[in-house]
Amino acid sequence: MAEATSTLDALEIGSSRLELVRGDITAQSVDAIVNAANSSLMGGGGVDGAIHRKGGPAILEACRAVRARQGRLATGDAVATTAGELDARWVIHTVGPVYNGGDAREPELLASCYRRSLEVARELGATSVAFPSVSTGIYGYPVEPAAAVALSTVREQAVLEGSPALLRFVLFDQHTYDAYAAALGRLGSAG
Ligand code: AR6
Repeated sequence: MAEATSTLDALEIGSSRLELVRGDITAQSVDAIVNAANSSLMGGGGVDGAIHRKGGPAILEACRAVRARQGRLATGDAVATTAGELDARWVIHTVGPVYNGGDAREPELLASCYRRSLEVARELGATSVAFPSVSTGIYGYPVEPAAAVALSTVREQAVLEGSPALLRFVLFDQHTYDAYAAALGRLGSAG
């Protein structure tokens, strides 16, 4: 008998809610918006380009200050700046791994992006955080395994830390949304 595929668009984890929406992350009203940046922190294409365009020059200026203070941002690390004109208090820039076949610590580095972003969010006191699908665009990480890493890491953090209250993945296209919904279904049914 064929097994039914169950997808999920939200999961309650203690006092936190993990939810999936399809849309544009720059249109979100949340405390912190996570950016899929690169180590230079000087902007780029994809979600990074959209965040800088809509947030305005204050974000790049703040990124320059971070560069001057601490240099390039390592893959798997995260740092916060102002959100400029976005409807958020902070942008948390993280650098995902470039996918290179899967044996170059990509899952570990991708998990680190979400863990570090949440650590930074908690330090700031953010209660709502929006994430894009880090690494699955220009950096070429296949979306199915990336979704599993992203969601299990964020869930694990919510279980361990009990915050932030809202963890929202904002997925830009239907294929990415569907992959996350399937991965969340597997996570939910695994208990
Ligand atoms: N809202 C939500 N998701 C978006 C948006 C948006 N406005 N725009 C794109 N996406 P990518 P990466 C999705 O390429 O793979 C940049 O040049 C996109 O469809 O933005 O981590 C940086 O500077 C995909 O599902 O990030 C780096 O050099 C996901 O966001 C490099 O790209 C991630 O795609 C980082 O590449």
